[in-house]
Amino acid sequence: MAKKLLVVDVDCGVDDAQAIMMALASPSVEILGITCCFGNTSIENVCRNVLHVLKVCNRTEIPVFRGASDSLLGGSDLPFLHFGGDGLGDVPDQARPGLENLQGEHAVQALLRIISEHAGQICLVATGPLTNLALAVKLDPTFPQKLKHLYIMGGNMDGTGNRSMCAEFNFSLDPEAAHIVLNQFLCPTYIATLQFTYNNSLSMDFFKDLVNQNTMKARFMKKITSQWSHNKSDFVSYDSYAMAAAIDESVITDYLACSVSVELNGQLTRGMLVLDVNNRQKKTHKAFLMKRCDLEKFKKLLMLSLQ
Ligand SMILES: [Ca+2]
Repeated sequence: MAKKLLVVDVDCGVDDAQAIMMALASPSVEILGITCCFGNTSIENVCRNVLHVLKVCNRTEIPVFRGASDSLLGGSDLPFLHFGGDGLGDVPDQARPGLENLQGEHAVQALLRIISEHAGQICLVATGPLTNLALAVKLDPTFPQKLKHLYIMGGNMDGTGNRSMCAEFNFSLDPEAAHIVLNQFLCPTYIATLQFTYNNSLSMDFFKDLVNQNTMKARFMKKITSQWSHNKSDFVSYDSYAMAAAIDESVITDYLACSVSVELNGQLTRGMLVLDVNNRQKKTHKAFLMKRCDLEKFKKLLMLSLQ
């Protein structure tokens, strides 16, 4: 069977690394390129982290592109140390590569080119702020219609955020970009929201089994999660849900089809995902919000990712 073609847009923290490794390990998908966006850490660190993950997995032939270093409006307040200052746990590592293998082409140009070369065939998986995607549709309004599917980790379903009171991290770092993408990408769009990931979290016992596998990849993952895994009561690999859905659509067993948008002006709610359940805005396009996950299949993909 022909492999599914993926392009991945990341702000590579630990969970983006987990998602990338999941795709690299899957025999049913092929990654054509990885585009980088600021987010969990600076754009330089994001690029280095992606190159580091590819090095650990012996997949340095996959091209990596540098993208947006800030939100559309600028001035995004970066320090968010969930995965450490460098995004991968602040672990000193001699093997961490420089930026020599980074492509010269800008991430947004690369997105436009790769998707045009494979129009109608590519699933785009976006696991960071949506700045690169928003820039892409501004440069080429036909970009979304050339995508097969779009998978996003971002937003929230019940108005409870993590970076702010009402906004999830990726959307809150660039609300305008999230607004543009949710309103202008009319391709089939699947969203793993913050609450969906919380509702489908895994146990720390599973996490220990995952990182204690006797492989180079598992040792790498154990190292970059060594600080993070202290005092955690459960394991939420946020970005891996969007990736798992792209790899194997049967991992997600139930969706809510709903018109969505993003609040831009609320004093308390800026960056919040808005669910127009009763379609008051009369939009014809509905996004699919993930509701249920086949956890056994998801766990298998995670275990395989480090083998
Ligand atoms: Ca991410």
